[in-house]
Amino acid sequence: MMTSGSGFRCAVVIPAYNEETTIADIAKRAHQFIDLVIIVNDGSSDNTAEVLDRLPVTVLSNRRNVGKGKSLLRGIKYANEHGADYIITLDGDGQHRPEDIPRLLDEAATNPDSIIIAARLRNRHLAPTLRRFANSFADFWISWAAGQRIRDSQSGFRVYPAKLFEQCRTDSDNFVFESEILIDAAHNGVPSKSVEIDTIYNHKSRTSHYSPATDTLAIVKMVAGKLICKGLYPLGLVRSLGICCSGKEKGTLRKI
Ligand SMILES: Nc1nc2c(ncn2[C@@H]2O[C@H](COP(=O)(O)OP(=O)(O)OP(=O)(O)O)[C@@H](O)[C@H]2O)c(=O)[nH]1
Ligand SMILES: [Mg+2]
Repeated sequence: MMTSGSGFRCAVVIPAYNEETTIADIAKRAHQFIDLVIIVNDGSSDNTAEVLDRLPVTVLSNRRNVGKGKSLLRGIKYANEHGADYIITLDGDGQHRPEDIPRLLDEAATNPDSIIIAARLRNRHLAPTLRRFANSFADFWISWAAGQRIRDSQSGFRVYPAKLFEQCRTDSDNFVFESEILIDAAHNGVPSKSVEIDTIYNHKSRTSHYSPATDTLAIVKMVAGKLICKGLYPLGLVRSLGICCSGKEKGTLRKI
């Protein structure tokens, strides 16, 4: 499970829902960097299970589709039980390059108590306009609730310190999970850092499982709940806009 350079014990978790065209390639490429690659096949109705059959990966199968968040959590739990110190998550649709894993782990080595987000900041114009707008909208709210500026809060390509999951009991559904964990982590003293990656959109790929309306609304509802619980968290807004110096902010963060 060890990676050559970093010395961390790492595992890769990939949620897959009807990803027959891309998942085998992504799994093989991820396995070149990390031995333990865990694919959570979330009740796919296509050939996702078959294409993974002879690959050196661990496949966890959900009998029915339970959504991205719960599938990620299942894979993360498995990785934790198998001794991972860091858990890398990435999507199975080809939008995240496993070849970027070493760069993310370098950043994790420098910031071992942070979530590292592979932020799709290069060639952003390649993303559909509506998706770009929804992502910027989500970034604003999530940064506010987290009390720090978060770039590309909707990227599923991340490195999490495994310890985080002992502390945060985040278990929300679908696409809300990855937004909520950033906020819960920040409140537990685990900030998010970003590493720039390319934006990849293939016009021939399957239709998105993310609904800019429904999923963004679910995220906004979750964030609004967090903000209300914190009395609208004006300090969080100030910090997320970068008005407050970041050194001071670090001093207030509790280490795990
Ligand atoms: N396990 C599981 N994975 C899902 C589900 N929906 C999506 N995924 C996976 O989550 C990842 C991201 O899904 P996408 O539909 O590409 O969503 P997205 O990348 O946020 O949206 P786009 O930018 O439009 O591609 C992929 O690896 C999917 O297979 C689901 O219901 N269950
Ligand atoms: Mg995608």
